[in-house]
Amino acid sequence: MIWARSAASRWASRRSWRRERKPNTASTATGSARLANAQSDLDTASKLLNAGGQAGPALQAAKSYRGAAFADFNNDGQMDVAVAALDDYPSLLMNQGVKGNHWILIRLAGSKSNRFGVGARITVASGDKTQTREVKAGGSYASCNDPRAHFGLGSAEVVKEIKVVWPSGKITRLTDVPADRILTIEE
Ligand SMILES: [Ca+2]
Repeated sequence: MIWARSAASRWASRRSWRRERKPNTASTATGSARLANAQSDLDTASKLLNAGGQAGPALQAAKSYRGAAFADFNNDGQMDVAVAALDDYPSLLMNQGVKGNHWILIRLAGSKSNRFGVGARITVASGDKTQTREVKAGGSYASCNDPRAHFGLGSAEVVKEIKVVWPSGKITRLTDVPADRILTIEE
């Protein structure tokens, strides 16, 4: 009978744990309401556009998400995202957005510096814009983003200059690089 009591206790404990999860959902709903209010304020100021309604069914379900990894999973030049929700399978959200804009995805291959070029600073000049990105090893909670650096180029078909400042101090420059490709730059 001791075992039975123990099993019942464990069962009751699990039940208790499950019950404690429900307020978490309510908390998420409250958080969603706060976000909606904040979104409304931002909409009023015309700073952001809430496009959730056009983003597909995956973004219509309210879930408690933890972690997000941004990467171009299918190498089509559009960044995608993998997200993990509590008590659920991970989801891979493929970017099927506007086509026609140009891009470049830069993969660093370090030799004196570390292998992925973590810590390197990449500057891309195209059209009348200059963009800078640092290669990082981390990202969101319990997640790691694509170590390759993605740059959106808009209507520019050629990158005027790519400059890489490696952690070792070495500087690499490339000029007149065609867009819409995955480019590997070695140290
Ligand atoms: Ca993609």
